Amino acid sequence: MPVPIRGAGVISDVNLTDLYGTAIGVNSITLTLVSPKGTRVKLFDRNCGVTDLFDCSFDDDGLYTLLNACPPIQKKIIKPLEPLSAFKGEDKAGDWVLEVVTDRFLSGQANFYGFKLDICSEIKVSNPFLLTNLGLKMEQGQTRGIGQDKLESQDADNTASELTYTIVAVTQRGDLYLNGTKVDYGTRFTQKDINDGKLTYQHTGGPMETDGFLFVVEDGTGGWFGTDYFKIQIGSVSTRDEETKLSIHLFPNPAQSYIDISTSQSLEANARIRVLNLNGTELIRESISFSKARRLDVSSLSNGIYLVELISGAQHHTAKLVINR
Ligand SMILES: [Ca+2]
Ligand SMILES: [Ca+2]
Repeated sequence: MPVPIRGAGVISDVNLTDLYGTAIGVNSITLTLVSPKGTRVKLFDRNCGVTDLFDCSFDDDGLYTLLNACPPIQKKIIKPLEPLSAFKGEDKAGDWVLEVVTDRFLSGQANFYGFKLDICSEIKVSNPFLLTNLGLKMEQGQTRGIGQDKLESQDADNTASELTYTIVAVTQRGDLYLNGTKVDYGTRFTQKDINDGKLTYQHTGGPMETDGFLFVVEDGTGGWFGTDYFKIQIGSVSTRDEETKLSIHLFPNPAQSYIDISTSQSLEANARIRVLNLNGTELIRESISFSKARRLDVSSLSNGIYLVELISGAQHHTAKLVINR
């Protein structure tokens, strides 16, 4: 009975469950699970007496052993004859086979109707990384492309069309366009879109200012990196306001019901904190004026990854928040 398993992964645990079969008697049956690599684990070897039914599971953590599991029915979870941990560390991909061998004392037919394999494996996530984030320098009122030379993420195991950017904070002094359509919170595009020249910025504000947008990049298979800011400089802007860089610290993180937010510097009067999901949807917004620390109630958030964005004057900072209860 071969079971093809797709997708690579390093095995941490294997259980064979919901085995159902008939044989007169089960004490003529030998069951061996064989991994794609050829490792053999004997689960059952002519144990028990002359009973006629298998309706059980095999798991190293089972409550029963083959000494007290007989007859192997009533969905008992049984420690196999040899440990399934022998498969640990192997790759799960390929054909798994349950070998059923009967001996000459079997007095009728043996019929096996099915079983399931529970395989726990660790998927290796290779995260995308930001290779280039040069920003844009331009004059008032110009429209400029944001190409691969200015903004590029790469990933060891994903292509440019698999790397997806999500806009979590939009530009304020002009508009970002994707293929002619205005970009908003939550707009998604790929690195390939950037490489193909589809991303442009049109400035509509004053002569000397900075603008930018905040984004996250995901690879679609669990890999991502936190937010980054693409900075757009209009005219010759003084860099004075960047001398002291704003940063925030969240504790605890992962959090359950609240987080304490502290910042690296005093905040401007209109400073605010926003909590966004990875689609850029704002879930919490609070002002945090004149104070360097603040406790924020996050009990309304369900388990997952969020972005906490602090905006103070012209400065932005974002941190990743994990809710895990
Ligand atoms: Ca197990
Ligand atoms: Ca990846």
